[in-house]
Amino acid sequence: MSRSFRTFIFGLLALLAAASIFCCLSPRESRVPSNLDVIPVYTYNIINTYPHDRNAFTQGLVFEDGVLYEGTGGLGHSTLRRVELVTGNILQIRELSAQFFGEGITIYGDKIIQLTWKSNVGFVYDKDSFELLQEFSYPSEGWGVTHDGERLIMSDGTSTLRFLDPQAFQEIGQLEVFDNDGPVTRLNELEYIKGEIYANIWQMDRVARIAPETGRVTGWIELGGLLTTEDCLEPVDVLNGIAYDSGTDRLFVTGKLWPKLFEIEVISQG
Ligand SMILES: [Ca+2]
Repeated sequence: MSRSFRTFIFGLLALLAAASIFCCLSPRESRVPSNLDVIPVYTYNIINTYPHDRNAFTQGLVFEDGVLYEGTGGLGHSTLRRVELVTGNILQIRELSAQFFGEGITIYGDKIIQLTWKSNVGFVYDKDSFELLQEFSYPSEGWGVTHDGERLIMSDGTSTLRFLDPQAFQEIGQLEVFDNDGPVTRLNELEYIKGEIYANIWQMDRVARIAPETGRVTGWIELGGLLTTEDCLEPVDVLNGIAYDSGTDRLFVTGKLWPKLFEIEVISQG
C-alpha cells in the first residue's frame, strides 16, 4: 500500500468517524422536546347524561340562568331555542327563514347573537322574547361565536378567530390559532371558559383549549366515545356544542343530531 493511499484511507476513516459523532449528537439533541412544546392531552368523565333532541342539528350551545340556549342549522330547519336541561324539552323556539343556515349563538347581556353560515348575516334577538332586534353583516362564513365579556369571538372554519365589537359588530382584531404542527383549522363551536377559548374542531371528537392572548393551543380535550353503539343506530353527526355554567362550574357538550347531551369533567389523560 503506497503512503499516499494509506494517508487517503486514514483521512477517510477520520472523516467518517467525525461525521458519525456529529450525526449521533445533532439529531438526538434536536429531537428532545422542551417541556414548553408538550401540549397536554385531556380526557373526560361523564358526570350526567341528559336527553337531546335527535332532530337538532346543533350549531351553537350556551347555558345561562338554569337553561340551555341552542342554535340549530340546516336550510329550512334552522332555529333558536331555549331548552330545559334535565328533560331536553323545548321551552321556546324561533324558526329562521328558510334561506338562512343557522350557526353559532352567544348571549351578551340581554341579547342573543346568532350567526349564519354563508349568508354573511348575524341576528340579534331579545334574550327573553326572541324578538329580532337587529341584523349585522360580516365578510366571512359564520361558524361559532362566544365572548370574553368585552368582545365577541367568532370562528369561520379556518384557523382565524375574529374579535368583534359587541355593540357595533365591527371587527376589532384577529387571532391565529396554532399548535406545534402549525395552524389549527376547522375551528367551530366556541365557548369562553375561565380565560380560555374552547373550540370544537369540525369532524373531530376533540376540543382545543386556546390562549386568547397568543392563539396557542394549550391543551387538547379528547372526547371520543361519548356515544354508545346504540346511540348511533339512527344517524348522528359530529360532536358540536360546548356550553359552560359559570354559576356551578359545569361543562356541557353534545353533537349534531345526538340523542344525548353530557355534563363532563375534564381530566388529565393517563
Ligand atoms: Ca358555545
